[in-house]
Amino acid sequence: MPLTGGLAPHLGDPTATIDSLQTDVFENDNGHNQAGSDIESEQEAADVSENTTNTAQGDLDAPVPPHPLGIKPLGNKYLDSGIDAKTSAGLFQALPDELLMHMFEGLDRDSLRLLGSTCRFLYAFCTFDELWKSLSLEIDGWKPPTWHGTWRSSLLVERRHTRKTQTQTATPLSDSYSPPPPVSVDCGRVFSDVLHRPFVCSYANPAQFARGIPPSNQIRRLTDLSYDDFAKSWSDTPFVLTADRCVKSWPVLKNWSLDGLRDTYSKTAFRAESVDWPYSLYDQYMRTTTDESPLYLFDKKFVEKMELIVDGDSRETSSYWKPECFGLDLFEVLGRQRPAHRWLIVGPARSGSTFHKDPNGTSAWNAVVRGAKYWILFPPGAAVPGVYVSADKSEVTSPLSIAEWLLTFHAEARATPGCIEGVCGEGEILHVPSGWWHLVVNLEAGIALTQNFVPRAHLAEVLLFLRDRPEQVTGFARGQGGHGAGSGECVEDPYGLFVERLTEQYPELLAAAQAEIARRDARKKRTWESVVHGDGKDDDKRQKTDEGSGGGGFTFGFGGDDDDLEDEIP
Ligand SMILES: O=C(O)CCC(=O)C(=O)O
Ligand SMILES: [Fe+2]
Repeated sequence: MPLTGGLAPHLGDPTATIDSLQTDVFENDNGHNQAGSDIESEQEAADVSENTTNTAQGDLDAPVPPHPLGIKPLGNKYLDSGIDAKTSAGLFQALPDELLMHMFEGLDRDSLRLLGSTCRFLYAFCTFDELWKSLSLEIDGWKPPTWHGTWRSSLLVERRHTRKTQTQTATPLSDSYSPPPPVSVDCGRVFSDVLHRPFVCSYANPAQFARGIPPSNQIRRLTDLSYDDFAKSWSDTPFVLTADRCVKSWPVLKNWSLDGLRDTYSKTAFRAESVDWPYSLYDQYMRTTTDESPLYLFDKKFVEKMELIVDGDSRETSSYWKPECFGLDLFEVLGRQRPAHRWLIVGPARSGSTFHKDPNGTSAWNAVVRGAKYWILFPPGAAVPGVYVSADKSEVTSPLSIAEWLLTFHAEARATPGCIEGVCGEGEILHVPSGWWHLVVNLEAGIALTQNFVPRAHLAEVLLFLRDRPEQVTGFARGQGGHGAGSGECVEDPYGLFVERLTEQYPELLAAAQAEIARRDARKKRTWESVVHGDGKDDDKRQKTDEGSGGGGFTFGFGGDDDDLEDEIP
């Protein structure tokens, strides 16, 4: 069941109450066919996508309702004959809204609260919940006892409780504590894109972007896949496995539900971005949030926390196990020293992952246990619309939320060569090949399990990543002064350790990967020399079409499949 319906009781009703703590402010100032695999028809794939999304989301073309406070887009100001609320904002009216928002990001709780009580325009800005989200997340270990619908309410209720306990006159704050009755403030004459656009984004139904996928973009849907076929034909191609026998028999697929997780793990703390919250609190948040970018539960220690057995000796006692088709995961040679590699993912509709490539050159599988996810992927060398990568590739700047990217760039992205899209539903598993860009959005509230791995076909990429980009290597437990995030034993030299273990356990695979690396190094050197000495032999290769990676993605490369060749060119 989608949770979007439970988002904001006030959606569609501009006069409805906004936030349960306005009384504090105004009244008393307290507080995504080959080799023997079965492939479903494109029509079938399209049906899956439409059905999943329709069931999930209701009317996709519903207009955006009025803002709960009545705030309107800036353009409306020029058609409105009444008074612009900004004219009451004193000296602030001289400044553009973007700058005002930037300034208000620097205010503390009290200043925001007080400034917000001066006029309707500033009230609209100072109650903007993203400001309160930032304030809350800045507090180390912040964890409200219960979720009060918005970041602002949750932070102010908590503070009021803290104040009362400090003055000894406290009545203990229980889960049944109810905030004071709401006060409605009409901000109908506030005209601001800075405030209105995030509301439009938070209301955007992600299912609309999963509709009408062009047949050439449709991700391949395989009913079943053997390891031999994966190794021979599919390790460079994204696909959805729809009926993997192994995954279909996972106990977690049968047993897990959002209600079940809440009932069983209510007190267990899980990582959601920068906070560790008891599951019950995250559940309350997830079921009611209207955040443009909902906080996403992404926990790498879930196996220990939930006392699960993964890939156990017997399937009777295991909670789930690796799908067989992906074969040997070469990072297993690292044992407890391998980097973080598996995560439990839980989130509401609209939550998801902005464009990125997976860490250390690894490939990944992502299994939907409950819900449905829309995926959009691009081959390694593609230039993804709206995504900017720093020269050393260490930083990906996708300044936009998932919703804003979808609203602004989805149509362009869909028409960009190399684009692959699709919906992965319950009991299905999606393969992300090494180096592929991907953005993922949940079409409904759901649960997923993901694992990063090193297949034989991509050993060279991973070795090259560890060797040539040590500062971008992530997930290994590091010693003092290190920046890793792994939970295993410390690793100072990931490349060295990986080579050492491969030498012991898989010398032939290592030798083959090293021969491949040597060929790439030699090609890179020749390319560099031709650029430096200007013989022009490579000029006609500069506009590379990335056919090798399955999609015809266009990039300014230098031939071959090495997306890192570009690194050497200043
Ligand atoms: O389910 C998702 O949000 C995608 C997760 C993902 O891309 C990842 O784990 O790298
Ligand atoms: Fe990923």
